[in-house]
Parts: sequence; C-alpha cells; structure tokens
Amino acid sequence: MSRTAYRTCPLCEALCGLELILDGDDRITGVRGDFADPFSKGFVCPKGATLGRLDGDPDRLAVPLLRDGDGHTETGWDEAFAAVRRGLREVVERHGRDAVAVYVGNPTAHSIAGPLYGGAIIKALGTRNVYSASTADQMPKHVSAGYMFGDPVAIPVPDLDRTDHLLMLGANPLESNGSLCSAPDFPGRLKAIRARGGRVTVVDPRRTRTAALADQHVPIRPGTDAHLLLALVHTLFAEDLVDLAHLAGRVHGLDELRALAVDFTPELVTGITGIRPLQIRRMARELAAAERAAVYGRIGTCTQAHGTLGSWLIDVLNILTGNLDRPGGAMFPRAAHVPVYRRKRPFTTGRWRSRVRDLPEVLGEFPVATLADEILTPGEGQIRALVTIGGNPALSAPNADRLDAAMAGLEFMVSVDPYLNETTRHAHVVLPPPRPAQTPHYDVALLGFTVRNYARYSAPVVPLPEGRPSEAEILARLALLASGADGDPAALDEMIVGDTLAKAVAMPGSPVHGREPEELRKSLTGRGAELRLDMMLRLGPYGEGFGADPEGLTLARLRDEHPHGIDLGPLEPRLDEVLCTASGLVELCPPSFAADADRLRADLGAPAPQGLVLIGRRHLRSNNSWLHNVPELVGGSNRCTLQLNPADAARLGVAAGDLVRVTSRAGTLDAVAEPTDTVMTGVVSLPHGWGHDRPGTRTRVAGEHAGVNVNAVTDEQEIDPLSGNAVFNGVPVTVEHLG
Ligand SMILES: Nc1nc2c(c(=O)[nH]1)N[C@H]1C(S)=C(S)[C@@H](COP(=O)(O)OP(=O)(O)OC[C@H]3O[C@@H](n4cnc5c(=O)[nH]c(N)nc54)[C@H](O)[C@@H]3O)O[C@H]1N2
Ligand SMILES: Nc1nc2c(c(=O)[nH]1)N[C@H]1C(S)=C(S)[C@@H](COP(=O)(O)OP(=O)(O)OC[C@H]3O[C@@H](n4cnc5c(=O)[nH]c(N)nc54)[C@H](O)[C@@H]3O)O[C@H]1N2
Ligand code: SF4
Ligand SMILES: [Mo]
Repeated sequence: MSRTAYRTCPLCEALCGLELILDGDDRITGVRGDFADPFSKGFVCPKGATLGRLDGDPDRLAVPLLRDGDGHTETGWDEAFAAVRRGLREVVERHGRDAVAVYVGNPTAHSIAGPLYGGAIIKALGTRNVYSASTADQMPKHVSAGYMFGDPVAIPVPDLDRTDHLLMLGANPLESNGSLCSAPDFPGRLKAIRARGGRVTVVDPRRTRTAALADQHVPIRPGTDAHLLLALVHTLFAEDLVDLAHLAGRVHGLDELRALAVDFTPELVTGITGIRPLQIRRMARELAAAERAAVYGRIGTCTQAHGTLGSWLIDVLNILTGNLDRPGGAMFPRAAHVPVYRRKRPFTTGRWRSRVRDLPEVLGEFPVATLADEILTPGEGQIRALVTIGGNPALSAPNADRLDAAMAGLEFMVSVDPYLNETTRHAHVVLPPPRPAQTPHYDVALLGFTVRNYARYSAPVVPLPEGRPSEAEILARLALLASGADGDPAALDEMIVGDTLAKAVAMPGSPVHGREPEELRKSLTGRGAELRLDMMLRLGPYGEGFGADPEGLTLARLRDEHPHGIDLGPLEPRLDEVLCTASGLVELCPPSFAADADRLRADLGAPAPQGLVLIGRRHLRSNNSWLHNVPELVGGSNRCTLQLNPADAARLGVAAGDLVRVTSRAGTLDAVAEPTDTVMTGVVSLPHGWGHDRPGTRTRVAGEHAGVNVNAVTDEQEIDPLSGNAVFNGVPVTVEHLG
C-alpha cells in the first residue's frame, strides 16, 4: 500500500516543499514538488526529485562504525558512545580541552539538530579550536553585517519579487538554486523581473546559465569585485547620484567613505578588473536610476582575497542608492523562531587568536584554512582529537590533501555522518544520523534569509525504530559526553529551555516579561528539538507568546494547521529591529574595512596580472562533495573537467578531452580539459567536491565517478584577512598539456 507524505527538501537553500510517495515498506518511491507549499508552489529540481535514491542509498550507514586497524566494523549505539567517551576523555586528560577540535559542515545548516545542538557541543568541549564550513563560504558576509549593522546574521537579501533592477555578482542560482537568499524557483523569479520590465545584470568570469538569462553579462577578472564595487561607489559620489532617501540621518561614515572612494576611478580599476570605464559608469547610473534596485553577491564574491570588502561594498551600494530596507531593495527577513527583543552584544572579531598563524577568531571560530596547521604543529595546545559533524573537509578545505594527511594522524576522531567518505574514513567512531525520511525538518539556520517571510515544519515521515537515536539525540548525547557527564539528553534540553525562558521573562519588550519560567514551561509540548522549537516559535515575532496572542504560532499549530508551510507575507522594513551597532547608526565605513582597502590600492599599482587563475563552479545535479553517490545525479554534463577558454587552450596546445596538469603553490592535479568560450581568457574552472578515489571509503557510485579534488591546488596560506575566509577564486596556476 502506498501513501503520500510531505516534507521540506533538505538539500539546498531553496527550501522547496516535497510530496513523497512511500511504499508499504516505508521506502520513498516517488518525489514531486508540493503544490500546496505557499513558497515553492510545486517547484522541484533534479536533486529534490531523487531524494528517494539518497534516502534509500544502500551505502548509507545504518549503524555506528568503529575503526579497527585500517578498516571499520559495525557496532551498537552503546558501544559507540562508550568509545567516544573514552576517546575524548583520554585526550582531554592528557592534553587539555583545546586539544579537541570541532568542525561543523554544511548540512548542519539544513537540519534542526545542527543549529540547536552544535553550540552545546562546542560549549561542552570548552575548546577554542572551533572550525566550520563558514570560513570556506560566507564568513565575509557575517563580518560585513556585523560591523555595519551590529548583528553578524543581519544579512539583507534582495527582494527578488518586487525589484526592478538586480545587480548580481559571483552567484549562479540557475545551478545553485540560490544562497543566503532562499527563493524556491529562483530562475522563475529572475525571469519575472525581466517580464515586468526590470533588468538583471550578472558579473561573473564565466557566462553562466544565470548570465545567459540576464539582460547583461559583465565578465570580470576573478578576485577583483571589490575594486569594481569601489569604482561604482566612486561614480555614485562623482556624478552626484547618492540618494540615501529614507536612510538619511541613519548612517555614519558617509564622508569617510567618499574620501576612501575618491581615487578609485573607473579608469584606475579597468586594468585589474578587465571592465571598461564606460561600462562601470553605466552600471552605476543604471543602479541609481532604477526605481527599486538590489545588489546581491554570493560565493564568487566571498571566497576570494577581498571577500569582506566585496560583501561590505555590496551593501554600501544598496545604502547609497536608498535601497536598503525598502520593498524591492535589499531587505531583512523576519524568521518566525527568532525573537526580535533579543539584546545583542556589539559585534567584534579577534577576541582571541589562533596558536600557529596568529589569526583572529571570528564568530568564535578559527579559519578552516589553518586547521591542518593546528593539527600538525607540535607544542602546547596542539590538536589531537577532532569531532566532525556533517562535513567533509578532506575534500572541501583549501589545500585539502594536507588536512587529509593531518587527520590521519589524530589520536581520536569522531564523525556524525551518514557516509564513510574521504573525511570519516579517518574517524575512530562514525555516528550516522537517520534517513531524511526519518528526520523532522525546520530550517533554523536558513529561514532568516527567505525572500518572503515563511515557516514550515515537517514531522518525520517514517518513525524511528526503537533504540535508534535521532540526529538531535546523537548531538545532545555528544554534548553531554563532551562535558564529561552522560545520561539523558532530555536534561540538556530542559537546561537550555530553562535558561532561555529565564532570560525572556527578564527582558523588557518580550511577550513574557515579568512572568514565571516554570509556569511557561508547562505550556510547551514535545521533547528534544521539538520542545525547543515550540518555545522558540512561541517567543518569536508571530508566536502566541505564551498566551499574549492566542492566534499566534506554536509548533503544534504550524505542524497541524499548516502542514505545507505558512506564508507570513512579503518582507517588511525592519532596520530598527535589526540595527544594534554601538552608534545606533548603520556604519558605512568601519575603520578596519577602510584600512583593508589599502590592499586594493596596492593591487592597482602592481603590474597587470599575467598567467592563468583558477575559479570554481557548481553543477545543478551536484551538492558539494556528497551527492555523487546517487546514480541519477552523476555523469552527463555533471563532470569534473577543467574548463578553459579556447584561446588559452590553443596557446597551450590543448584539445577537448586532453589530460592537463594544473599546478599551484599548494599542489598539483591532473584533469581532463574542456575548452569552452563560456570562460573568459586567463581563467580556468574546476568544480569542487570531487576526488572520490581514496581507499577506506564506502561510496561505491562516487568511486566510479571519482573526479579530482580541486582543493589539491587551492592555497591555505591565502585568506581574506578580515574574515579568515578561504580563497577558492583567483588562485594563480599553471596548466601544462600532458597528452
Ligand atoms: N547544485 C548545487 N547547488 C548548490 C551547491 C552545489 O554544490 N551544487 N552548493 C550549495 C552551497 S554550499 C552554496 S554556498 C551555494 C553557493 O551558491 P552560488 O553563490 O550561487 O554558487 P555558484 O553556483 O558556485 O556561483 C558562484 C559564481 O561565482 C563565479 N565566480 C568565481 N569567481 C568569481 C569572482 O572572482 N568574481 C565574481 N563576480 N564571480 C566569480 C563563478 O563562476 C560562479 O558562477 O550553492 C548551494 N547550492
Ligand atoms: N574549491 C572549492 N572548495 C569549496 C567550495 C568551492 O566553491 N570551491 N565551496 C565551499 C562551500 S560554500 C562549502 S559550504 C563547503 C562545504 O564543506 P563541507 O561541509 O565540509 O562538505 P560537504 O561536501 O558539504 O560535506 C557534507 C558532509 O555531511 C554529510 N551529511 C549529509 N547529510 C547529513 C546529515 O543530515 N547529517 C550529518 N551529520 N551529515 C550529513 C555528508 O555525508 C558529507 O560528509 O565546501 C567549500 N569548499
Ligand atoms: S532546489 Fe534545492 S530545495 Fe528545491 S528541490 Fe532542488 S535541492 Fe531541493
Ligand atoms: Mo556553502
């Protein structure tokens, strides 16, 4: 007997609702878009459509693994947790708390468990060695938002459905489906901008599918977006196009910004960016002239040497054209589970520094680019043990081969991961989370970046068998073990709920100000992650406020009355709620950013760059390193080839299908060449997440489509200094023909 069930797709930031068909054995036999979802309205991509294959992948781990010798054997949950307890305790007793590091990967941003329990694990470990995929991704955005608005998660999103003009840099949503801008059917929303007479401009070294759909594609030399953006700022000032509109009187640093931009003329940056002065002026004028415009930059502008400056200048442009915090501009979504009355500490970085390279802490983390240094460099505070949660840094980190080798020498490693892959093969204990069908869903980390205010909770579609812990329970248990205690994970939730409620009742402006936490606790339903989510929703901006608004949201109401999700309306201006800088104003020109702009100036004086630089790319049917085990998603056009311009190929004597050797300071790799005029001259492109030919893994399909790991040649020594973010774009390389 088959049945239908619904859940949010956990695979990317588009957050599409899915309709699942399950057979009598609870296997997913079909997937369609959920047409009743008010946000995604039935949209689905090839990845979501194959969720059943991922869910039923025979290589997915069902039980924990223990490493013995070179291989792994299956074990029970009690034995696995006992091994974790022993492993962590031995390292902490001998080497202290900082000897245990934690790395949190990308899928934890798509789960309930990751955001709700990751912090507890870090706190319980009591280590400063905290790393995540954020420093291989969006850390520049946090630093920029932190210093400009006071809150590192106050990252504005383009109001796609109402804008007349979208200037997009380093993003390819036709393949990625969007990032830090959750918009199911992003392609459809882009087409709609043009259909209503608006304009879309894409700045990208490649003529991507997104660029092809746009009105205008502006090719740019990799790593030079900040130069371009500062020249756009210059032009707005020089041509008297600055119009703060409703933001007048709400910003600080306008004069400093004008002074900073004064010598960044379009003529001066044309050499380094490869963009003609007239083109730059036209872009600035179009932006200023548009009724409602938004500037949006994503991974291409973050994972480069000037990642923070680029992210900052993108929002500077939104502000100088009066487009921040107004419909059709760049706006701050309002998540249903995030209370607006929170009191926030002013944002700062560098509260402590890394041992080996003296790099500043950012958001409590060190750059993943220095994780290998901290494992390999002997001395007090050397990392001896590692906890990974949903991450594959053996492939995803810059100079990943060095990190891979470093992980092999750890005294103890535990990974929470459904696969035995390039990273987890080093783990002494692997703790697999259940299938997606067995996992509840609510996008704790992503619902603050949606282009409409929206919420959706999906209960598990298939119940967990007796004795099988959920991912939330695995992480809660890890937190308890890390603190040296053990016992019932429910105790941890009660502690966190008690703390949060105590803070809420003490906070003027909260819906429960002055009430008794114990009394409030009695209203909550569910346990574990659901208990906490129920509390968060009740305290949130649409919540029932423990009786304050009887019509408001609770978890039960969201689940039972809105099983396909609830539309909470278009984005609304809310700068007042968001802003928490010490000055109470938007900081347009933070001093550390202005100082870092000296590096831009230095580039301008340098001789024009010669030689080839490497950038990345994403493919629609891929997702970082871990969907290559789904047969439907590999092969065809989803291949790990080195794309290069035909002119460069001719110069190198390289034809399609030839083997080429790519060399950088960090390493070397061999790849198959694919000449294509979609890549500008001087640039070569390889996708990331490949290189599945290592021994000791259990991903059979991926092994047959191994590809090469681009991060064999990316350089861990190059980082964006303000955020510590890895540099994956603009890596200097040489390419030679092998035959
Ligand atoms: N199908 C698929 N979807 C994904 C993922 C995936 O792997 N596959 N990964 C997910 C993740 S983790 C993320 S963070 C998001 C990322 O989402 P996006 O930011 O949309 O990612 P990309 O598709 O890599 O697009 C980045 C673009 O930047 C361009 N670029 C490279 N260097 C530069 C530069 O110096 N300047 C400019 N202006 N452009 C440059 C590249 O050519 C590329 O087209 O995607 C998510 N969605
Ligand atoms: N050269 C280059 N390198 C890059 C990038 C690039 O553009 N170019 N992109 C960077 C970006 S944006 C990112 S986000 C990082 C990603 O870096 P990582 O997060 O380190 O790597 P992923 O490939 O996303 O690995 C995800 C892991 O999570 C596991 N997993 C899947 N589902 C679950 C789950 O439900 N629970 C748990 N616990 N685990 C799960 C998978 O099996 C896999 O091992 O890569 C970065 N690396
Ligand atoms: S676009 Fe993203 S969320 Fe939507 S179905 Fe595809 S992978 Fe899932
Ligand atoms: Mo990412």
